[in-house]
Amino acid sequence: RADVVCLGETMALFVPDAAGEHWRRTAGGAESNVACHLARSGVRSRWVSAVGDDPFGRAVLDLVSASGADTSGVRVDPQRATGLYFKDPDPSRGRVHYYRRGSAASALGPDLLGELDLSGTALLHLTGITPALSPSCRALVEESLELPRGPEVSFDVNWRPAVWRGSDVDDPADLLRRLADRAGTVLVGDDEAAALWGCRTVTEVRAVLPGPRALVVKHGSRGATLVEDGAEVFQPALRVRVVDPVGAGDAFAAGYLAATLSGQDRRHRLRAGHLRAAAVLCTGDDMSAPLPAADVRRMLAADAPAW
Ligand code: KDG
Repeated sequence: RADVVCLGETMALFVPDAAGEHWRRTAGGAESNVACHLARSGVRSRWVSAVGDDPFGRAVLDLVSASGADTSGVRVDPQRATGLYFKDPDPSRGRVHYYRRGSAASALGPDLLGELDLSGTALLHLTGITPALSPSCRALVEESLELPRGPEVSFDVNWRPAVWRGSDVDDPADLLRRLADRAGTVLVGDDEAAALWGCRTVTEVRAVLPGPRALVVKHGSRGATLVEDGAEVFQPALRVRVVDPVGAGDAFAAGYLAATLSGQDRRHRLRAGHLRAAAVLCTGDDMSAPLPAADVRRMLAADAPAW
């Protein structure tokens, strides 16, 4: 049984070398990134999705399962391909290029929920990327939020304008607001909340999303604020030299959720998120090894920021 089930697409990810001539293949997907980080933190996690019956799909499965996350519920679709995405060698041209339309994961739909045994699962983790993939994926997310006696849902807004560009949704901002508001925990960047809903402060984000019990607003390199049960706690981020920010939000989510599941206090939960994110910020990949355990213990035990 998994404590956390993470549902969403993962693609084969190609990361260029400095010259932009050779590409290293790895895997990238917000929800599987969370599942991998959770597994590496000792949380039983499962990633649920679909990949094509192709070498890239097998590579994605191998990479995710190597982290310790359970991939037994991932469908292998013989009709469709695994999605691909590339990081641009020139960051000034934009960071990523997707080749995912019509992918195996985009064909997922609410029928998947019939196959998912969620008994004993504490959290179902979803993101705002999945409803952009296709009408059936959108229905899957809608129904996941309505499951009778289902686990609590954590929802990372993950605003990806490039993915929404191909969708038939007229007002993605409104859809994402409605979906997020039905989750128990929501994670959102202040930049995302500004772009989607025009929010300038945490109070304004809370006014737009009154539903979630826990609302985490991330302020990029500054830190993050947790609003929960009437309390508001800000925790500064670690200072690191950023190589590539992609994936840091997933690492943050996993650190935060793992600490929440183990019953830590609010400040500790935010700090655990920052610790995971810091390690990813220092790499070009969307995943990374965690920081050394001794550093993590020192930082989590400090009363004041230890960096
Ligand atoms: O959060 C990182 C993800 O954005 C990345 O790994 C790829 O899932 C992805 C997406 O759809 O952009």
